[in-house]
Amino acid sequence: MSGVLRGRSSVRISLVAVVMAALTFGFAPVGSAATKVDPIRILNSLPVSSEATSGYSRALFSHWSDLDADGCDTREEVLIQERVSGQVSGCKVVNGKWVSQFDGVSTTNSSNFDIDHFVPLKEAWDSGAWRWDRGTRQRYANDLGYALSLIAVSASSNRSKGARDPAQWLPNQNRCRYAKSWIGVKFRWRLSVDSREKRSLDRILANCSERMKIPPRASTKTATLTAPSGGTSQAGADPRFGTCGAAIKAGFGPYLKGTDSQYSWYIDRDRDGVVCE
Ligand SMILES: [Ca+2]
Ligand SMILES: [Ca+2]
Repeated sequence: MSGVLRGRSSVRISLVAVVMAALTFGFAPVGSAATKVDPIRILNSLPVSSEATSGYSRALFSHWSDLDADGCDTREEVLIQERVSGQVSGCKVVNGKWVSQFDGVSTTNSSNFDIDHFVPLKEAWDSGAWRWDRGTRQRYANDLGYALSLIAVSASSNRSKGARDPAQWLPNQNRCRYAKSWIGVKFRWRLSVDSREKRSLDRILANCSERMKIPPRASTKTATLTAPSGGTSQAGADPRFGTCGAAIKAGFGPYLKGTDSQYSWYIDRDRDGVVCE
């Protein structure tokens, strides 16, 4: 009986997903094929915005955690998922082999490979993750819920890519796949693209015929912005900085009341429109 109920509710959930996708991407849902779309539509659904350029630190993204508490950390789990051959023993792969999609390099020694955050942590920060709470940043840095988020690649290709976006760096091969993974991760995490990045992706995707599945959305939580109580000397409630002074030193501001809601947690004590003075 409970199996029947579960079956019905999962049908209902997938129907809702298809209808939501239809509303977002403007296509008529026809069977299961409806969940695949032209990647350009995914790209065009991403917000276009200039990037935040300060405040990033790698330490803000706690990574290689064991969020599912199965005893294996995220690096080990990705190596298990990404292997092209080999047996799993505990958290390790025995006689494993991996192939790097960026440069085609293969290895049987996993320590030659890095786990790449497909959209690098700094790029994620700059394109929206700066708003997230610590838990969301950690889930992003350890995302095992979408196969394209974390991949095993040769250490040299990962370091050549660095924190660069597709306007600044592209692999020599598999560019369609690269662009689709990139927008897939950005869509999943509701991240923005800057205009140069979007033009570069647009150019690549114009030559890609294959449709792509609509990525499952991750839940994101904005950092709790506790408005400071009036009269305290430390006005800064930006969760990334202890004080307004620290925020300004890191390159943020000027903070103008009402013009940018992201600064709404600062108090304008003298009501001159400038907060965090
Ligand atoms: Ca784990
Ligand atoms: Ca970018």
